[in-house]
Amino acid sequence: MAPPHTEDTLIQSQGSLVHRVEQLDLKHIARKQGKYIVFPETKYPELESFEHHDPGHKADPAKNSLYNNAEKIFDLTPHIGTEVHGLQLSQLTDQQKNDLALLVAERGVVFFRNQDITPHQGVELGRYFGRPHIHNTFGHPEGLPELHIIYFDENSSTKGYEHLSFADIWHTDVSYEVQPAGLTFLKIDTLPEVGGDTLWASGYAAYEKLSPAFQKFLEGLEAVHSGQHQIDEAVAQGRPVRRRIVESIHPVVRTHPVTGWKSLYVQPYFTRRIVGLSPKESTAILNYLYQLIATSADFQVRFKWTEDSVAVWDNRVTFHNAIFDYLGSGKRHGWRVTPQAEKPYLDPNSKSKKEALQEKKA
Ligand SMILES: O=C(O)CCC(=O)C(=O)O
Ligand SMILES: [Fe+2]
Repeated sequence: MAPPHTEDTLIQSQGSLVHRVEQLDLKHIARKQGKYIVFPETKYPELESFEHHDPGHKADPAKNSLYNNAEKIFDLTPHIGTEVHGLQLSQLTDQQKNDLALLVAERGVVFFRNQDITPHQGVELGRYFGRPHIHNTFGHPEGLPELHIIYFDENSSTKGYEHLSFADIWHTDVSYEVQPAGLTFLKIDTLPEVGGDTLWASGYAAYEKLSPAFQKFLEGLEAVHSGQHQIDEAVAQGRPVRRRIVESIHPVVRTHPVTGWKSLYVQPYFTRRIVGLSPKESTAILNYLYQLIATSADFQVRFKWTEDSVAVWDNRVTFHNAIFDYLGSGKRHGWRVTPQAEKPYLDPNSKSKKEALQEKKA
């Protein structure tokens, strides 16, 4: 006789998934059943502002709780990306979480392989770093709206992707919110035979590429970010829109609250225009910056996932781009938890990463 609460029971009884959240095995469901997300007709109130306390402020500058306990920690490129072996995200102490916040803020994105963390634990871990974001239109597992689900398989439509330029979909998550994402966790547990890598680029390094005169010009500016296209897409597909307000204005260059370093904060997927410039000026400048992000292999990292890897990135100081080179040829599944952080700001006394590190050395 099958024991109670097996995954098969779960698949058959989607309605009661919410009561069994601890056992929720999305990997198994995605592999066996396929797409499982729901689109409830709920209406969400406007997101309330909250004070963000970044755990990175409580970090040990040497991050010894990580370095003394991991098997190894090594950088993937000079500017961005670090891999950690021998630690489980599900088992981190609070000091390790604080040190992780600093490591990710400095390195942009940090990768962990062979992770046992469950979706439920992922939401709890995310909560330590900020309020888990709940999306206004995307589908989610029943009872877990804090999860953003990645799911593509052999039957996924390639419509709209045939002529897509991947330069156009670099983004930072939910930048249209007043308090956009900070530290963000993505576990990929199912991969096609080949393909499905993800790219990240450093906002610190993008800022450093600009001439001092252009940096100064951009630092006086703000840009409009909008998620309206996701609402339009939901309406076109007959899916519910659970919250309507999706536009915010943020500085073009922002300061990271923990590192104190300046980062470029515009990207093609959600940024729409620079406030105060003519449409032609705004387009010309944004296109230049988008091209810089998309073509600068010297401050990008491309991650080759293995099943059950987790990427932890800081959405305040990086851009990312999922490579849909496997559409129609394989299954890729995972889940993301997206804690919101502070309202972006520019501290006029803050420095570029390079300047700050040079000063520290001197
Ligand atoms: O599928 C991926 O690798 C990343 C997708 C993405 O943009 C995200 O999870 O924020
Ligand atoms: Fe994303």
